[in-house]
Order: sequence, then structure tokens, then C-alpha cells
Amino acid sequence: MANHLYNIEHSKTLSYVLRHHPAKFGLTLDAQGWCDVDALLAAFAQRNIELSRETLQHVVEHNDKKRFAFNEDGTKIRASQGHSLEVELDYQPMEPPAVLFHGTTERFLDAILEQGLQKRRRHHVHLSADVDTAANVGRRHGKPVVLVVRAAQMHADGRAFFCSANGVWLTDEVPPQYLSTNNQP
Ligand code: HQG
Repeated sequence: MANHLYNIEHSKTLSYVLRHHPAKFGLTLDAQGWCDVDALLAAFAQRNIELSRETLQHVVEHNDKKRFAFNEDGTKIRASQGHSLEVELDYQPMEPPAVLFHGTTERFLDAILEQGLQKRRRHHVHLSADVDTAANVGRRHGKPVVLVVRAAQMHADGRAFFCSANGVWLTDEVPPQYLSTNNQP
């Protein structure tokens, strides 16, 4: 059975393929981002990347952030969020909690407070429901800073929010007036 490291490698390769570059593996995603599981397994085998159906199931189930999901009958797989590709993830708009959090790093702070949060290469701006998760996201880029997003106010102002299958909150952009660097938005 796949060990932890093995899972990380597979998770990285799956993220690469299912979020950003399916064509590099000769694969296509449908409009909702789904990839045929048989085709995925064949593409990995062709490239001598060992990935059995059982291991794939294990990765989907045990991945630390539950990054991937199967469709109902298990014939298709997709990344639940994080795409740079144009996909329609068919999440329903949802009312967010009063505040959400965004983890970033100090060197981006001035630009963010001036321009707001932008999705950049991703499909959405990614927000977390709790401070700890946001701090961990920020830590990927350097010394973490957690921003407070006045999500309920954004929603009241007509901005759409979505919650991914793995609990990441998604929105198009966060203008600076909804952001603050402390817990008193
Ligand atoms: C920053 C991971 C300057 C933004 C995580 C972030 C997440 C700006 C960086 C998911 C800016 C983009 C996404 C502006 C935003 N000026 N910098 N106006 N607006 N930024 O990696 O949110 O492990 O594309 O603060 O856990 O860090 O991959 O986005 O620092 O859920 O599953 O530009 O990726 O999930 O960085 O992370 P990213 P993110 P996975």
C-alpha cells in the first residue's frame, strides 16, 4: 500500500495533470474538469509512473487536503480546486461565513492591500474558513501573514462565493476595502 511519501509524489503529479497540464500527459478534461480514470491510468503507465487503480483510490481518500474527487460511479476523477485551466467546477454559489481568511506572505502584503487579492494564475482566489489553515497556505510562500476577508459584506454586495468539495472557499477577487490584517474587520 502506498506510503506517505509515495502519496505526496502522486498527489503532486496528479495536481500537475488535473489542474494545469493534462495535455502534457496526452489527456483531456471535460468542461467540468473531469478526466477519464482509465485514460489517466494508461497515461501514467505509458510514462512508467507506477499507479494502480487501488493506489489512486488510496491517494484520493487519504490525500492530506482531499485535493481530488471521483465522480459518482468512479469512472472519472478531477481536482476539487486549484486549477489554472478554464474549468466550470459546477459548485453552487453559497453564503459564506461572516469572515474568511487568506494566508499570504509579507512581501505580497503592500500590493495586496493596494490592489486587493487577485486570482493570478489560479481560477479563483482561495480562502480558508480558519486561521490555521490560512497560515499554512501563507507559509508556502514565506513568512506567513493572515488577512481577514469580510466575506458576508462581499456577499451582501453581490459577490459570489463557492465552497469546493474539500472545503476551500473560492471567489473571483477580493477588493482591498474588504481586507484587513487583524481580527477586527
Ligand atoms: C498572492 C494550495 C501580490 C496570494 C493552498 C498568494 C491553497 C498577490 C499568491 C491553494 C495579489 C498566489 C491556493 C496581489 C494575490 N499582489 N500578490 N494583488 N493577490 N496575491 O499558490 O492562495 O496545496 O496561486 O496571496 O493550500 O497561496 O495546491 O495561491 O500568496 O488552497 O492543494 O499571490 O493552493 O493548495 O499563490 O494557494 P497561489 P494560494 P494545494
